[in-house]
Amino acid sequence: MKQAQPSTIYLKDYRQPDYWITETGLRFELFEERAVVHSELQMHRHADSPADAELVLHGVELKLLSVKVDGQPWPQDKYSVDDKTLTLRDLPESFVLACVTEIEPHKNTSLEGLYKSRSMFCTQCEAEGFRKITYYIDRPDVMSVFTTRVEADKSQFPLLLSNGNAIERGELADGRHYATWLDPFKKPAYLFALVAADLEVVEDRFTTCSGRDVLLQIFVEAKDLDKCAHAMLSLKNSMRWDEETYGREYDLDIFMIVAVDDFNMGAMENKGLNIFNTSCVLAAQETTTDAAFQRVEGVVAHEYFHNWSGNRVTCRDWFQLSLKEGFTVYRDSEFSSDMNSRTVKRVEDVQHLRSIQFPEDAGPMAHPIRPASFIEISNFYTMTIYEKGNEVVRMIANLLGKELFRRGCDLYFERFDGQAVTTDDFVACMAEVSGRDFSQFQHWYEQAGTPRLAVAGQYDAEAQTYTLTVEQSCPATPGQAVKPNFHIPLAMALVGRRGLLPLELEGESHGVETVLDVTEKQQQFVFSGVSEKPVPSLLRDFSAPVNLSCAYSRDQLLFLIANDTDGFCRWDAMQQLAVAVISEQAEAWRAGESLVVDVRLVQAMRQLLQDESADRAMVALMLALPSLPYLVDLLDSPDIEALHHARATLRQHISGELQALLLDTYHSNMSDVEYQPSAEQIAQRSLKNACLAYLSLQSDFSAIERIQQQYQDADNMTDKLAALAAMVNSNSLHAETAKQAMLDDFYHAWKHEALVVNQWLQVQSACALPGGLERIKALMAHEAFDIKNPNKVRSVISIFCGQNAINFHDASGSGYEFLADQVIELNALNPQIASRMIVPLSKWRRLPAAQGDKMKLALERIMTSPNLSSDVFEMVSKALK
Ligand code: 0A1
Ligand code: ZN
Repeated sequence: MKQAQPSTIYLKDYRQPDYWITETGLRFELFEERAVVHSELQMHRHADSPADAELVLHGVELKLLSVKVDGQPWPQDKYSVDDKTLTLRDLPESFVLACVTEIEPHKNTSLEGLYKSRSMFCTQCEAEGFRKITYYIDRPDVMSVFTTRVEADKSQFPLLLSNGNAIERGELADGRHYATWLDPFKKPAYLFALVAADLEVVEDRFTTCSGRDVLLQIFVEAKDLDKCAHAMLSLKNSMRWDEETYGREYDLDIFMIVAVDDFNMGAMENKGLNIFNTSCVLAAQETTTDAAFQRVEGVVAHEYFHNWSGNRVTCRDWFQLSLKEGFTVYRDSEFSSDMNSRTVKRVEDVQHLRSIQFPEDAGPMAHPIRPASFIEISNFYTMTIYEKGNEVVRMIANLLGKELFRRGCDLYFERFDGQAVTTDDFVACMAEVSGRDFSQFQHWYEQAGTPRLAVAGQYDAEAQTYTLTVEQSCPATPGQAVKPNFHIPLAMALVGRRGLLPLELEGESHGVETVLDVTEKQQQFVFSGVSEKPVPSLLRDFSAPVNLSCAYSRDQLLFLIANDTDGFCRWDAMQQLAVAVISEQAEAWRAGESLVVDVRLVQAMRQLLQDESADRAMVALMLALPSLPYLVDLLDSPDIEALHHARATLRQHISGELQALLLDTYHSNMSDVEYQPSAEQIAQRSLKNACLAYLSLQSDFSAIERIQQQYQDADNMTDKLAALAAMVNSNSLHAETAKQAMLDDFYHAWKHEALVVNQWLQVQSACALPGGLERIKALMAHEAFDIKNPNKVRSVISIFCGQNAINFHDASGSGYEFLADQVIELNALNPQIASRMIVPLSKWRRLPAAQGDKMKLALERIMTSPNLSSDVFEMVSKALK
């Protein structure tokens, strides 16, 4: 366990290390209850460092068995060890340091370093896990060539893997064997990986653009061999796409993916040996939803793309994390857009950003995409680093245009290949190829908070001008009260009765769509030759990660929903309309009044359902009301009960008003063609299941029968799970016995498939009906739950606390007490997971005092509990500040 009062690390303190490692030789002796790690590091002193510079190696939870320099035991008075470091003195200029350490992987529940997932040995070294394996300069700017020999019992662990190419295998005494791997590419320790297991393999091959043959292998348990085809196809598509889109070719002869059950994140891009959470690699029609199929495709691509954006060119220090993550998310989201529907992907990404990253940027953990300080780097694998980072790279790509951006990327990869660099280096390449000045744009890297854009439009019929007044601001965030103006690209158009109007700005024609450079606090843009009063279409395709406000009338929103040519803006107009209607219904409910629902919202939905040319996935997205957690984060001092009630009543109302049309749409989107996770079929299923969810709000018996019918007939998990969710969420009296029967049937059918059981847990954890916490406690006592497995913890505790707002925020405060208990328990087992779970409590200041005070008490109880990890300490102390 880490110290109780850990220190803060600052970007401004960065300096190069005093010693470099050029070659790393490792030998692992793996046994059931311990592992002995032999390291041989070829090292030399930095040319600028003094001859008496100490060598400080990182090491955590290691038992040091021996230290030698150039083959000689190093005298005890020339080194010292504490719980985080091994420090050596009086070293020659260049030397070989050999250490032997012992570790206990079977006791490692943090899932960092070398640990056991079920019976297999595996590793997770990003960000600072390698120091739990052996003493090392565990920082990303120390890059070396790794040779790794793994030794283990042959019958239990027939498979011995590490990075690079296998160069030797052989037998050892006592039924043991070994394999030696050489990775010819210099890499930092965070990209190291090792696996010793008994797994089956699915193989394929890929011929690269220069004609090299690459062996592709996916290692899984025998029962999962039939669930690898989608990941394999996604991998080959990614490899081709990166060649065609970025000119990036794969560089080793072998590319391996290993699926593990116990994993803190989605997957990890270790050089040549990616390790994946099973949830991000396995996919099959019967067990996997469409959303999960798409996630597999996206994560496989993401990890593969890291081979260039992350591995060949890596980060100088962890403050630069978004250099590889923001860029790689941008690359994978473009890939997914090319493989599926671009507009749907864009809307889903924005939804995700707004519902998780915007609240993060408005809370106590707000940080720039290049943070200036941190306590525990594991806490910075955030939506800000990844998703806002993606948006910032997207803005750069859009500012430069396709060709120049590609040239900038080519320059970046060429210039920095084999190096550890900074976000400044990335932006400098973009500036160099385009001649653009990025100095103001750089604020996106340095400043936290979601900028606000207030836009107002005025039409002058006589002068035929339309004036847009744009004002930017950014709320204060921790340590940043006042901020210089951002450079915000504002994509816009003017929508007229017969389509987009021509744009003329200061005598220059801009076609029908343009991007305004918003760089000042307040700016005016005067369009001339505007022949009719338009409705402005703003932030098209979500051109910048900002909060835009424009006082649209509801009729204007309806006009945009019906007429805008930008898919994102049409969806957003529907969202704005829904938020307005729900807010007004909630207000009325608080005041004890009953208010007639604005018919315009229902009318807009009716039109959508009747529009045969509309993209079905977009219709499904537009039919969905904003979620309760989103509404809670959006509004000031929200009355959660009122919002819940308003939203639920509105859904019921829509279901009643549109019943016939929903039923028609439901039936017309049933399909008996063979299942494919294709964009077209996914769209169809998503619309059908959106209709099912609305229809299930009717309390008549036929609604229950419809759910049961779909559950029985479904030949894929998307439809089956949609039926299960509809049943679980039904408050119809007819559902009472049917509900438990369906839950039991589902569990018994799938109890041997952990990923399917997780979906069963998730559906129940998200259920908004009363009694949520009791249900959660029962689930945690169920044989299907295991607190040591992060997927289970996420499926139950995180879903309940993050998505089931009405139950989590129960007036008694029981939800907060429960979460505090879980964080305290997990702190001792898995600090990374414990720390991530604190987010819902960190929002206490934004809630009414009756709830906020109780949340704060729960945080204080965590803060005073013993042996706090640095992960949890940082989150709680910042939340309470
Ligand atoms: N680099 C990986 C994500 C990752 C980060 C940290 C981990 O452990 C703390 C594990 C994985 C990615 O972006 O996919
Ligand atoms: Zn990544």
